[in-house]
Amino acid sequence: MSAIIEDVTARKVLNSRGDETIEVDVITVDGFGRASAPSGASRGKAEVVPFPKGGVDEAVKKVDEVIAPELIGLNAEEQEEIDALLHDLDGTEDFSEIGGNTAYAVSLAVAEAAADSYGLPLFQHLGGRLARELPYPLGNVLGGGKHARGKAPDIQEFLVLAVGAPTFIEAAEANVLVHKRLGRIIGRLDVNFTGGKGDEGAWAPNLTSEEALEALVEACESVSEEVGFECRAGLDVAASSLWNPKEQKYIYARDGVKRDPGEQLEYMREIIGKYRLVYVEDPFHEDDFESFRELSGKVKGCLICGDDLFVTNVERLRRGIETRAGNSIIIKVNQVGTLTDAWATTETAKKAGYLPVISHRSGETTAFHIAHLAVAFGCPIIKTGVMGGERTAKLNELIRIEEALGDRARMPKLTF
Ligand code: 2PG
Ligand code: MG
Repeated sequence: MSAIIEDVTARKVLNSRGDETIEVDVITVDGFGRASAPSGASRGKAEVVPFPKGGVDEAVKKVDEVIAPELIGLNAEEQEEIDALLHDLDGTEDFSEIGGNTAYAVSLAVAEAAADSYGLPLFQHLGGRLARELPYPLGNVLGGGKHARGKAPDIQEFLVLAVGAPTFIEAAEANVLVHKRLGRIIGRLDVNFTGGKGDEGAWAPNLTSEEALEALVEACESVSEEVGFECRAGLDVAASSLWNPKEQKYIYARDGVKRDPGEQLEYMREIIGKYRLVYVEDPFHEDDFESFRELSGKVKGCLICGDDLFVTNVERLRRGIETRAGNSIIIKVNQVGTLTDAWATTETAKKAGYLPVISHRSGETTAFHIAHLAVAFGCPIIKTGVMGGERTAKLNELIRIEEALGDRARMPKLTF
């Protein structure tokens, strides 16, 4: 069996928003791998640049002319070497020359081709035989912000986490139940609701943030009672999208409220307590490490997660760890470009007691790779939506992984 790379090709494909993205195929002597890059709408300032000047067409050209000739003849198993080569070929700090999404698609396609060459599932190729823990799915069931329009709430994502589920499939099904039940509750609250959804398949209703929270908690409690285990609520505030640097305030335009950083901190504390939230992502804008630190020190039993704050970047994470800003980190491989970079950040997080949450982007393809990365990297939570083909592609892959692991499969202990 040989994982020597024979060919690397790229093409332009479409994502769930109908935007162009890149897909890469890697062919080895005995295997094949294919990966396509997702894309964010609420991107962090410190993320790598997704595409070179010239966009996806230029990225495809770079794969054909610059990357493929260098990769052909290498062993796809040498992930770290290949990822380092991608950095060398790019030559910049932010992947602006070849594009972070180009690096992502090549890096993932190489990993999959190596796994396929040896007849292994991707999670086992990357994580080894001991990788057997499934993640809890964190599902977006109601949303607004940059993922919706009009009168949807200011807060980007209202999430459910089935913290008490005994298996992955039961957790995924509970999330679906919460999504459905919430749809009915919204219909009761707003007679004009037409069932509209945002980018990630979450309901996008005409509700204030508080109304949305009340409705979410009602849905969670009702489903918890039905399934016999706890489903709890969480948020991705995506506060960088609300932050107005000129006014130094968070603007909740839908709610008609402005909050200065102190008021934002108090508001977060208040809703975490009132709604028993177990997860709050980006409660402050991406440069406010200090407020992350303060909030993390003041609340108990709730993950305070940095997405735009850390952008999967190990240096930014180290800065957070030093000051104890947050206690959890979003891992999005395309924020840094390669698997090796994302893996290093995940390892650093785990060592420091930060819970890593592997995550989709709002613009996705039907690629399933992050399902495998969740298990291989040992991320106890995966944030990947509840509804829509590109979201269920990941959930269904995890259902298959759980089945393949059989009685070796485990759910992690969520301690926070
Ligand atoms: C987020 C993500 C995914 P985007 O903010 O966490 O839900 O959104 O991909 O638009 O950055
Ligand atoms: Mg986010």
